[in-house]
Amino acid sequence: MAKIKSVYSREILDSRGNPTIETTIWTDNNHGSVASIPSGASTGKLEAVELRDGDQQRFNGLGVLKAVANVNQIIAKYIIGQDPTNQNNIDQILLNLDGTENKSKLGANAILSVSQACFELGAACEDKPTFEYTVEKYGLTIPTALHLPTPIFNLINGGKHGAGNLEFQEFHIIPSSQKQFSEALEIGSELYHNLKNILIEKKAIHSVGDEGGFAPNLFSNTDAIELLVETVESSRYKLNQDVFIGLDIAASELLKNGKYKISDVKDNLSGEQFRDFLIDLNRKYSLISIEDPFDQEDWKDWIDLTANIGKQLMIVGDDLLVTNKKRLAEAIEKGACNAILIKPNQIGTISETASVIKLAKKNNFSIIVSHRSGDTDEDFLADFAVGVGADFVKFGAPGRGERIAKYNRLSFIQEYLASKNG
Ligand code: 2PG
Ligand code: MG
Repeated sequence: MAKIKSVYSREILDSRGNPTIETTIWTDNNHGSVASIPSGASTGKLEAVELRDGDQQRFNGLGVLKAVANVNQIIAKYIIGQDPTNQNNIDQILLNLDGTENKSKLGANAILSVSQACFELGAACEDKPTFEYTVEKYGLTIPTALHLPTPIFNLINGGKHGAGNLEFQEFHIIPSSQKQFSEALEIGSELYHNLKNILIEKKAIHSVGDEGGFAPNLFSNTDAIELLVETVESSRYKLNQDVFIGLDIAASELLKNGKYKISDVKDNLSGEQFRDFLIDLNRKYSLISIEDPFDQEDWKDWIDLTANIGKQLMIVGDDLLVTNKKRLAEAIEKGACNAILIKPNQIGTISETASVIKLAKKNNFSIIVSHRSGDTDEDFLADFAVGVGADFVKFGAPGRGERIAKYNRLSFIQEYLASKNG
C-alpha cells in the first residue's frame, strides 16, 4: 500500500486573476497529484466557507495565504502516512480537524484542495483514469462513450458574470442528449461563433464575460433569449430538436426589498408575478431548464413553479441546495425542484459531494456537475462527472482555457471509452 509522503499548498491565480489555492500531494512510491480550487461570484448563503485573508494590502483582501497555511501547517501532518485510496478516511480526518458545520475553521478551499488531490492520487496509485476510479469508488454508473454527460454551454453571460445590463446570469444552449459528446461539442462551438457574428452584425458588444459567453449590451433578458433563437435558426440545427435553451436566473441576486427587478417589465415583481413571468417564458420558448428561478429562501415559489411546470423541464437548485445533503433532503420533501447543480467547493469534500449525488439520484433528480465562474485549468470535474454518471455538465462557453480544459477532457474520455468498448 502506498502512503502519502508530502502535502504542499501554494497560492495561484484563477481565471479572474484572483488568488486561489493549489495543493500537490506525493506518495512514497512517487505518484503525485495537483488540485486547484475554483471560486464563485454568485454564491449561495449556505455554501461552505471559502477562506480569504481579508488583508487589504494584498490582492484587495482576496489572498488565500491563511488557507494555504492551514494545509501546510495543520492538515499536512495528519494526512502524511495515510493511504490515498481510502477517501472516506482522508475526508473524515479533514472534517474532524475542522470541526465546524460550514468548514469555517480551516476553509472549504483548503479542505477540498486536499480531498480532491488525494482522490486523484488514489486513481494514480491504482493506475486508473480518475473517471474509472470514481466509478469504482461510488458505483453510481457504468459509463459508455455513447452516454456521456450532455454539455450545457453558457453562450450569454449576464448578472454578476457579464457587463451589467442583463439581470439573468446565464443563457444556455443545450444540445439534445441524443447527440454524442463530440457532436454536442461541435454544435456548441458552431453556435458560439454564429452568435458572435450576429452580435457583430447588430453592432452589439461581443467581448466575453467570466464564463466565456458573450456579455452584450442588450435591453432585456428576453432580447438575450431571442438572440439565442436567432443564432440557432441561422444554423444547420433545429431549435427544440437538436438544441434547447436553458437559463440560470441566479435569482437571489435579483431580489430587492422582497421583489424581483428585471428590465423586461416596468414594475418590480412579487414572487408570484415572477413565477408567472417564468411560466410564460417557458410557454414561449419551451425551455429545457431554469436554474435558481427564485431567491434561496423563497421556498414557496420554488414549490409552486415545480408543481406547475416541473414535469416539462428541469427546475435546478444551485444556491438553493448548495450541494448540501440537508438542503437537498428538505427540497425533496417539499417538492421544491427536480434537478441539482453539483459544485464540490460548495460543500468541501469529495465524499460529501458523492453522497449528495447518491441521494439526488435515488430521488430521480437530474444531476448537473458544474464549474465556478472563477475557475482554473483543472479538468478533474470532467472525470468526476463521467464517473458519477451526471446527466449534464455545466462548464461555461466553448471558449476560454479554463472552460475548454474540461470539455477537451470529456472528448478524451469519449475516445478512450470508444476504443475500449470497440
Ligand atoms: C452558477 C455558477 C457557475 P458562480 O451560479 O451556477 O456558473 O456561478 O460560480 O459565480 O456561483
Ligand atoms: Mg447557478
